[in-house]
Amino acid sequence: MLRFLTAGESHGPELTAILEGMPAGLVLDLEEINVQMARRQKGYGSGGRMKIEKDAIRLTAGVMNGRSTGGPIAITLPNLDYAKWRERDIPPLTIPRPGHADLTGAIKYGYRELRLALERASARETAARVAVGAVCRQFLAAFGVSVGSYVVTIGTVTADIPASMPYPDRFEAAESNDVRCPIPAAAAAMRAVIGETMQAKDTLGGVFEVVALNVAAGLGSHVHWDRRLDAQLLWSVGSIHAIKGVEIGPAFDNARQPGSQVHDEIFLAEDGRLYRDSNNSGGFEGGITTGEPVVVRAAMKPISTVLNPRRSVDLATGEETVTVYERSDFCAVPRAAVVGEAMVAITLANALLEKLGGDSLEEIRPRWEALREARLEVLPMDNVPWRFGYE
Ligand code: EPS
Repeated sequence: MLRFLTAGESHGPELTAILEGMPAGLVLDLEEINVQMARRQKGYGSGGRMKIEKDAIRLTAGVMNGRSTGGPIAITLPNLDYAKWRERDIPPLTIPRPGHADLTGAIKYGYRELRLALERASARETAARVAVGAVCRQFLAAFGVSVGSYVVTIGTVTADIPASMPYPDRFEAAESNDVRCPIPAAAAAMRAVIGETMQAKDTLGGVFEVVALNVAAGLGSHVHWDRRLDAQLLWSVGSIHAIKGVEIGPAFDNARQPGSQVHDEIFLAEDGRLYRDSNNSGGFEGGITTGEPVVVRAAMKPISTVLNPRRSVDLATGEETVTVYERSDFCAVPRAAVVGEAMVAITLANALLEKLGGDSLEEIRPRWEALREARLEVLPMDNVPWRFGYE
């Protein structure tokens, strides 16, 4: 239903994104998109680049007088750093950095200059995704859905988040500090470990959690592999730079428990509502949303550009040597969480549109209001013996 493309190099003139499939009539708040852009830029452990950029987008198509037209939405974002690169003779990059796309990009595309791989592989591209995600968030908000995130782990420091802490409180607490961790003591420890790592000229990864609230039950499908919405989230969040593991809810913990401890039992409320008192499924059964919060956890590897030289080979001379440092981040987990929100928002907006169809918000709204909920009275059963009935 929704598709998007991004284009642009990390130090080129600008990033471009096109989002196709957004229905007409969505009121879009440009300021709010730029709030999301700014959130992605905030995070302890960034390198010098974030002091140069002040990400603010332009909407140049598909939105007239503040409303989507149903046409492709075009977004541009200048790279302010380009001013420093445009007139420069850039030294050759011939020593591939372990962990980056330098070597694999050259193998794949036959590059004779490794910077060509670096430029497009750079996580600068995530700024374009956050812009697209910010549009999708506004679509989701029109149906009451919100998406937030927080950091759970940086390096060896893991926040002990009480299960009883409501998600909105976690989001708010995470927003109050620059490691985006909702537990103050853990946030301080994370900040300290990032500081030590920067001093040691090294880098750190971590884990963040993205949660979507008020997601209607019944999005996604069990009927085909590529329609499973949980699998779509694993893919879309896993496509973020340096993300190497994604789980739905506490999937890896669940794998260590017996089924009786994992599956969320079903209860009937007095008003006929079918409900759970746990959410170990992370909001999915059979690739379909249950109506519980959608919980996606992602593991980010440490940033590949390490200030301490790493062993590599100079492809120009054929000599074994060490890497030459390129300016980069030391820890990008707090910022990656915001990118995770964007990818979850895009994926859920697509799923909602798939379920509801329609070319305008006006058409979609009555169908949304008629969505089947997890209630006894809307789930009548035949309750009679039954046959396959094939010839
Ligand atoms: C990145 C390296 C750094 C980051 C960049 C991602 O850029 P530079 O090489 O210009 O210092 O700052 O991220 C961004 C520019 C951004 O907007 O997030 C990399 O190698 O992936």
